[in-house]
Amino acid sequence: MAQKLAAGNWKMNGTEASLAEIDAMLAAYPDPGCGVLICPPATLLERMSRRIGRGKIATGAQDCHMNANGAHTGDISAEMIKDAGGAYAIVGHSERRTDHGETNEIVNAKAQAAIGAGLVAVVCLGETLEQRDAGETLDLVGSQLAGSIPDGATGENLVVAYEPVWAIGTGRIPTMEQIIEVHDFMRARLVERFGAEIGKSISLLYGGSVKPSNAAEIFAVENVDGALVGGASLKAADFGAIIDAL
Ligand code: G2H
Repeated sequence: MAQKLAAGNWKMNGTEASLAEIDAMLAAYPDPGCGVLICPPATLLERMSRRIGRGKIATGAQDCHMNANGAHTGDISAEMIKDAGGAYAIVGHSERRTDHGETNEIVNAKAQAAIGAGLVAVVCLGETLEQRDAGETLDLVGSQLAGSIPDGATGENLVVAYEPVWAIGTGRIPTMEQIIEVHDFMRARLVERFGAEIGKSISLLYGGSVKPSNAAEIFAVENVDGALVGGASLKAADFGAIIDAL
């Protein structure tokens, strides 16, 4: 049985003042009934992790390098994320695939590095509008799943987030039928590759314009185990309403 998870991706947002939102979250959700994860920018990861302490809310990074250390200016490694108190690393977000040319092979290596360091890798994938209109969604999702997820993945070290690129930050979400189709497909492919026990234990998140007003409908889908939330994770009240819906 996959863990229910509400994950916040702050993207390139947040400074010291934003930590007040964490205080509000901790006060409102000392013991949330599902997994809760917040991935702030790297500059806030250690501060946020300390602020949260050993509570029930986890922190993570929005990316990690595939190598443990070395001459990689501007990058951070999985070990560094762990050292800063993070327990998760998002890898392969479409903004990184687009802005930084990250291929499935690179995402796979990053996920391996995260898992090797003891983190949970949150592997993101999803089609562009052109790919959806061309009827290529399942082919694309299938090849991203096969290429980006390393061998040895389990429900303890891997989360998969389906984020249709055209739904990210646009306010548009797919129809429930479209979400059902892709999530059922991903579950079937994971079961095929890793076996029923592991395949069914991997949390499948939906991401892309999730907000309090649409969360409950999305969470009612059988193979949706939670959400990866961008804009609506920045405010404790909005993210809290999404946690409540899960
Ligand atoms: C998709 C999502 C978070 P938003 O990128 O990963 O962002 O909820 O703002 O669409």
